[in-house]
Amino acid sequence: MHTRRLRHVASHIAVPAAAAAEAAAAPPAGAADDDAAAAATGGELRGTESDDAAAFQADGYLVCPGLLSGEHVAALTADFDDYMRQAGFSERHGTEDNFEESSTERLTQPTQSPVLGALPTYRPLVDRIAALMAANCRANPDALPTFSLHHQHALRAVPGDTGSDWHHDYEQYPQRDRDLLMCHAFVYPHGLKGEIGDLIVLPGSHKTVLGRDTIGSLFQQAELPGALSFGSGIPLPNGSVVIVNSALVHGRRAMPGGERSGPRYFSDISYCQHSRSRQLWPSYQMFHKPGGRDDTAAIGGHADFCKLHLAAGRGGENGELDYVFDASWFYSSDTEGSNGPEVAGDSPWRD
Ligand SMILES: O=C(O)CCC(=O)C(=O)O
Ligand SMILES: [Fe+2]
Repeated sequence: MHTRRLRHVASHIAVPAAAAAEAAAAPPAGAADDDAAAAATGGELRGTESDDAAAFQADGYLVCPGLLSGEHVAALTADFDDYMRQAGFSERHGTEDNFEESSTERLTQPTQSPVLGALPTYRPLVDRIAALMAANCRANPDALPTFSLHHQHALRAVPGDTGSDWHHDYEQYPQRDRDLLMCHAFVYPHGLKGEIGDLIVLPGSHKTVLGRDTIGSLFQQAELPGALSFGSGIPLPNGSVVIVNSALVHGRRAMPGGERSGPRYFSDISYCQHSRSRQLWPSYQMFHKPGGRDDTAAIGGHADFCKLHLAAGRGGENGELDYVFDASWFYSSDTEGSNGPEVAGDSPWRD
């Protein structure tokens, strides 16, 4: 069982995309060396860019072990803690501060954080996203290879975290198709070692149009046939990223332990594909200043955090990735409502 799972996962390990590597001005300086990544995954596998895309299309996820170097992880962790401190979370990573109802501390759109905020256009990551978007253009002639940032969250979970039930995050109201690709990059600076929370995924589930919480309302975080559990079942090394089709049913299963090894650091970054027919996506409402973590501290919407990314030069020296921060691909809450004309009201703030 275990071996079968490893083999299954082995076909989903990303290799640097040849086309993407050419497009990058510099080599992926932050990428961990291949030997370390191979060792961490049992030394199996290596594929091609099209293998990666085919595996992603079939099963809805792609594992990129060690995509962040040790130096990048150290800088990211320091920045994460610093930004959390600015946001008013305690040093003690616990339930003793005034955020007592949860042991998971969460930031929305840490745009102004120098290292965390740079992740959405971290070249080795965004190149892989671009390759998956390009592959979807072959499946859907309306799709374009470009895409824009939907949101970034940062979560620091501590022992006792209650996890997140099975769900998916494909933004569409009402849910009707999976024609355009929305994907999430799940970043685990300290890997997943089987403590605090496992990433659970249900391979292939992205092809079925489901309500976001349908499976979770029936099964919460239960074991499901065919599901994979990254962490306790399949450990991931430091600096790993798992890219999922946002429509893939997944969750965070609460796990015991972690008291000695520190918090579970995590950031998720999501991207929505552009299309020739200019389909708009639901926008992300809440953008917080570092000191704020609820609706009352929101200082703007989608266009505002995109502007800040651009002002920080996150689109690259020549603006080659400015399109990632083009907010015109999202409904504006000023006009038709952030979910689009079919739905009254704006997006709930949610996982
Ligand atoms: O914590 C995790 O590993 C996954 C959390 C999640 O479902 C999400 O951020 O969309
Ligand atoms: Fe999720």
